[in-house]
Amino acid sequence: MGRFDWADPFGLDAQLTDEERMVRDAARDYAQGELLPRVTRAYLDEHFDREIMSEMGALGLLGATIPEEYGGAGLGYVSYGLVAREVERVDSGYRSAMSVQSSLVMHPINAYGTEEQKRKYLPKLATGEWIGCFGLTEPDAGSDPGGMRTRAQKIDGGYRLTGSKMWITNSPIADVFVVWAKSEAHGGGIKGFVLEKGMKGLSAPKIEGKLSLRASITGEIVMDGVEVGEDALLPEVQGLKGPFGCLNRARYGIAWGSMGAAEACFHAARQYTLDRAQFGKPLAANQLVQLKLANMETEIALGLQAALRAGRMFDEGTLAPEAISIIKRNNCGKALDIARIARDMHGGNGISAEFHVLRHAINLETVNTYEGTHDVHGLILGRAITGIAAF
Ligand code: TGC
Ligand code: FAD
Repeated sequence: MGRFDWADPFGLDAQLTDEERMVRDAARDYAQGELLPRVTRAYLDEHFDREIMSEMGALGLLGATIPEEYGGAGLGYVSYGLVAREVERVDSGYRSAMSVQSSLVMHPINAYGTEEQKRKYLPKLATGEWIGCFGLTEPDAGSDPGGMRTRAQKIDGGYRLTGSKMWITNSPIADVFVVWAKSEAHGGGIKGFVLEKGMKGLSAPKIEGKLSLRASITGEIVMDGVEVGEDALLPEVQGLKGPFGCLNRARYGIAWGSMGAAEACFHAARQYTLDRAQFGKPLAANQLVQLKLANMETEIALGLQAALRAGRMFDEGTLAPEAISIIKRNNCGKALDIARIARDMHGGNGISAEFHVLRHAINLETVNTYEGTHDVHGLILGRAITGIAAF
């Protein structure tokens, strides 16, 4: 029989390749060394440090799966997931910035763009010189993006875009905007467009006063008759499968990332209850406390193992979107439960920014909602199981 490792019960580490371990270690060193020391201040001040994108770019953490010829790292999806896990171990907001850039901006340009668009945008997005954002959600179209109102009207030599997007990660500091609109020249079908900062009629006001994901910057995208050339259109996809193809990748990364946040909370709760004594013994000596730790460890071990399996299937090309719904939904929901319980186990200290657990819990409220809410992923699975769409 093997020896039990409480922090890695199923030997996840041993299932990785040398390259994956190297990527994981580089991301962990950066996240623990450079992100952790500044996250509390950033969260309290509701501030996203733009430099973080350049730092991530320099380490090859942006566009990890994009081919090297366009500035990406050409890595597999397990490596991408491992990076998300390490970054979100520090803060879900930092992972958000990374996953939007990689999965929601670089991926669609790489998958649906022209050669010129790839050469123009991808290398600068990979280094973090340019920041991207992804506009799908609207004030009146969240879970149902097919109800979007943003329109692209055909004009001579291009399109005029009118509409607004809501809750858009990175938009106030973005240089590049991938937005989805119903295009009259394409029979009203949904098409993707790449917009650039400074275009006439384009603005991206910041959404102030978020109580969650405060170290990430979020805004609107307002398009007041923005005129673009034909070269702004992403020609290779039409319909909701365009944005959903990007969401598959981001949702998969979130399944890993949320487990990183959960691990941070589990490890903190373990150490705290070992160190703190009440009633003459460590808190960790109580059955109630041990049960909570055992539940945390179990959910994390299963969640990570499922994410790893999904990553291998992604690389093989056999992963179905519905399987991503299973891990996005389960891992976010479980991570949120774990973070809330870890907060409770820290007693009064649990509400202090210094102990990190409540910040993770509040962040995970967003992570459980964006990229398809917990219940919407339940409905996607319900449809797959029964053949009946219940939206
Ligand atoms: P439905 O009829 O199901 O599908 C329409 C078309 O899309 C195709 N499709 C997919 N293709 C690839 N991957 C997927 N996962 C796909 N899901 C659907 C489908 O085959 C169909 O293609 P075609 O060729 O027949 O037209 O569409 P519906 O309108 O009934 O969709 C319902 C539902 C619930 C599945 C969908 O609307 C949904 O997933 N809603 C959730 C919305 C969402 O996730 N929004 C995320 C916004 S971005 C964001 O949150 C970023 S946060 C980033 C961060 O900071 O980290
Ligand atoms: P709604 O769709 O109005 O849902 C409200 C509630 O109703 C939820 O509980 C939902 O589960 C439930 N519900 C909805 N439909 C049904 C149904 N048929 N049956 C039962 N229950 C239902 N979007 C982007 O495009 N780009 C981004 O970069 C981005 N970043 C974000 C960053 C943050 C911080 C946040 C909070 C959101 C971000 N989003 C982004 C938007 C996010 O994807 C949406 O908030 C999410 O998809 C839910 O949409 P909604 O907020 O309109 O909620």
